[in-house]
Amino acid sequence: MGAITDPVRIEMSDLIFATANENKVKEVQLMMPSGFAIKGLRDIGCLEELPETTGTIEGNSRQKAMYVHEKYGVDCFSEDTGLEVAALDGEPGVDTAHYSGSRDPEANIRLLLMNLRNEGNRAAQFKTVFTLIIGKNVHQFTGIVTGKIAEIPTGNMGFGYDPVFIPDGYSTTFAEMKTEEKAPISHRGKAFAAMTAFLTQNFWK
Ligand code: ITT
Repeated sequence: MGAITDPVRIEMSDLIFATANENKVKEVQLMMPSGFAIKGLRDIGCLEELPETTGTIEGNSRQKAMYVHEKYGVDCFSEDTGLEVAALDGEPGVDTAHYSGSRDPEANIRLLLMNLRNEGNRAAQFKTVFTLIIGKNVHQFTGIVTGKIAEIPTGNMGFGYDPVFIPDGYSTTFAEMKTEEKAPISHRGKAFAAMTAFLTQNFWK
C-alpha cells in the first residue's frame, strides 16, 4: 500500500490505525460512520512493537504514528493514553501501560489502589492524544475525561483501568458500561470526535 497522494478526499478506511491494542480498535470502530472498517497494523504486515520512548503522551503518540508512516509509507493515525491521578502528581501518566513494571492490568490497578490508600482526593483524568499523519502533515487531537478512582475495582467490561475509573456525572465505573456507552463519553471518544471533525472539514468535502 502506498502513501495517499490525493489530499482532497481521504476516507477513514484509507488510514491505518497504528495500534496493537485491540480494545482501542474496538472502541474506535464503534464510533466510525457505518460502512467504514478500520484497517490495522496487521493489514500492512506490521507486527513489531511500536516505539514509545519520548517520555510524554503527546510525544509517544507522535512517535508511533511517525514510525508507521516512515517505515510503511502509509497515512495513519495513532493514539497514546495516560491516566493522570491528582494525588499522585499526575502519575501514572506516560507510564500507565506498565505502571507496576508489567502490562498486567490487575497488577497495575493493585499498585494504584495501594498508592492511594488513605487518600481522600481520588480525582483523576484519562487523557488521549491522537496523531494523524496525512502526507507530510502531522496533526494532534486531545480528549480528556475527568473522574475519580474508585475504592475497589467493579465491573468486567472495558479494559485496563476501567474497573476503577468513575467518570464525572456517573456513579458507575467504565467497566460497568457497555462499550457503546463508554466510547463516546470517554477520553478516546472526545479525541476521536475532534479528529473526525478535522477530517470532515478538510478532507471529506
Ligand atoms: P498501543 O501503544 O499499541 O496503541 P498500548 O496498550 O501500549 O497500545 P498505550 O501506550 O496508550 O497503549 O497505553 C495505555 C494504557 O493505558 C493501556 O495499556 C491501558 O492499560 C490503559 N488505558 C488506555 N485506554 C484506556 C481506557 O479507555 N480505559 C482504561 N484503561 C486504558
